[in-house]
Amino acid sequence: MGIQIEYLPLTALDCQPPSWQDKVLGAVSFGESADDLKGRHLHGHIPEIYLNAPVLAGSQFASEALLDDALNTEISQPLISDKHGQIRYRLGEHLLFGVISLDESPELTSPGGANTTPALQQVTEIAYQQIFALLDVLGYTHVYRFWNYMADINGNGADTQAGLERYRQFNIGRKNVFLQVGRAQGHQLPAACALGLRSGPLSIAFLAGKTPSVAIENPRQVKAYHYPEQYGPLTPSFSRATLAQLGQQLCLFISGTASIVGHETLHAGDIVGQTNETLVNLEAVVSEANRIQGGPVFDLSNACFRVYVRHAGDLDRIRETLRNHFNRQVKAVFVQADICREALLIEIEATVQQTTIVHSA
Ligand code: 3EB
Repeated sequence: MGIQIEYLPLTALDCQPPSWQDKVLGAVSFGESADDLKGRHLHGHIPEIYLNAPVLAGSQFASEALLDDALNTEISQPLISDKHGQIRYRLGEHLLFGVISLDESPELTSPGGANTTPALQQVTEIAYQQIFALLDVLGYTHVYRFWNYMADINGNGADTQAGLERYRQFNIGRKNVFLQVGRAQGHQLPAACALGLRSGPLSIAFLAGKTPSVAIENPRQVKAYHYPEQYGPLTPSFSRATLAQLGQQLCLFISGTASIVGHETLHAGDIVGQTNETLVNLEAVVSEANRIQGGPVFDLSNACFRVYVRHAGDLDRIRETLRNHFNRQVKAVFVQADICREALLIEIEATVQQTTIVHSA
């Protein structure tokens, strides 16, 4: 078994041959609905989260498709698609990919009512409870990666009793469930990202499997689940990367990474400074993964990157900084989104597949 991760233009998802459709577990896609969705006919059985966010550059990589390449062998079973609660998912023998999108419906807030839990926290709890219930029932208990998107992530929560920033409301909901289901220990936490979009429901995608993975931390950063209270009453539940052995192949899912050293935001207001610091952090995560794996299996310059940019006007300086760092073109899509701390201007996530080992004759 193994996983194959492909990056393709949004519109290409639907025109792949049946042999490809048979292998795809699902996708995470970005675009602005008005233009990008024209003529797009989704194959309804394939779970996909479609994030309504401007793609600033690299639109040839706007969709990330996850394929189960165990299906190259003739004895394997076809993938199965199904629903559970509000989750849509698709699974093979070893991997499961699922998506859930929940609106923060007004009836959740009940103004003046007894329930003072913010709607975002409530839908976060509902989503994560459904996800872990599904994974436990089906036996795909190891989560390799979560993708989290929500509207107005930096909103100050003035409309809620607690008056907490919306990202912090999300963190409370997420951690409550991780604690409830006994998954809050650091060594088990999956890689993740959490971004803000202009509008839309809470949208979560997840990739899980039957074999354990290794949580990787960044020696330059405080573990996110140990952040001090100044960043919110309950800490974010993620590790800096997940190192997963998927069949013959090693895969490193690197979480959203930003200009944070220790627990502090560095280079406020300086996009080049933040981009360079983020690259140092990404390299540090890759080095840590290689150290734990015991050899140079991962090379950041082979990664596929998703670059979340707060201000579209920073795009050119970000791209130039990336070119200076890698000295070559890398695969990257640039998406306009809000980062979870107000002072952060950029967040970069990456997926690195094991550098191909060439056996000499
Ligand atoms: C940080 O390092 C930046 O809450 O799931 C990055 C990746 C960030 C994931 C999450 C948050 C998350 O704290 C923000």
